[in-house]
Amino acid sequence: MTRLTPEDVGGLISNLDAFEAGLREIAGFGLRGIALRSVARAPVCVPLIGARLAAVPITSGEGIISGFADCVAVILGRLGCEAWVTAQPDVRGIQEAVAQGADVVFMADDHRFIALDLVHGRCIDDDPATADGYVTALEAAAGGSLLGRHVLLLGLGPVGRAAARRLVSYGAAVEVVEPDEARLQAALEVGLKIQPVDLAEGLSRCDLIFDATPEGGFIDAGDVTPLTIAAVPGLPSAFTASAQAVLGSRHIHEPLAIGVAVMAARALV
Ligand code: 2YG
Repeated sequence: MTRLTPEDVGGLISNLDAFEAGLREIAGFGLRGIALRSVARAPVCVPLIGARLAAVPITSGEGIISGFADCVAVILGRLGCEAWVTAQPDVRGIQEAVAQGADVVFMADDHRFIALDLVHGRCIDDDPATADGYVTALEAAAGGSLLGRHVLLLGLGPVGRAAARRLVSYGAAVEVVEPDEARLQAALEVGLKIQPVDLAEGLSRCDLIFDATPEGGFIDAGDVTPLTIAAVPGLPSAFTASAQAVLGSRHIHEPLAIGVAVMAARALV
């Protein structure tokens, strides 16, 4: 799991307006739209406005990432939620959040990033939320349907596997690049309808790309076309700076916002 840096989260806060503008341009809606469409195919009422959501800093393991909890609260505020960061970290912070009337508590240690839904007694995990949010963005950017579309999936880690399930459920023909043979076999054994390919083959056949790898900068400007659309939860991006410049808003990428938005909607629906 990629550990974010204070620069990642600081950069996101200052870049959120531009990111959402790009999302609206390519997908037709922003973070709220992605969140709502990721929890249900049919329009569903999700009481985001005024919902009380707290972010608790966690000191365990490698400790607090400066700005992480603040960034989570800023993203939640953009959805219309009443969001804050507790003054205390860890268990004291969870206690404080409950005392302050939180409906949902967001917290992350080195292994898991979750939203604890205190109302329905549910625990929402970031990995499938991030995967589903980015698949929703890719589907919208691709014209509203992935039925029969070839999608090149890079990586079968926790986010990649969740994305594969969602892409297949949306009717996409999923071609996957995963150098780790054991991961590939594990995915095939659970019956995931995916086609292993090598990168060059996949890039030659697929305009739609889903990057769920922690590897960066191995797809260059010469590998993308005017039809290429890339959903990139992977950190760092698989696309070089020049490829990103060519793609513009067709390169959908940021370190946290889409995952947090979908976690909030899932915790409140
Ligand atoms: O509370 C804090 O500041 C720290 N305990 C947070 C630690 C988070 C570690 N995890 C990551 O940085 C990412 N895996 C988070 C999710 C990234 C996007 N899906």
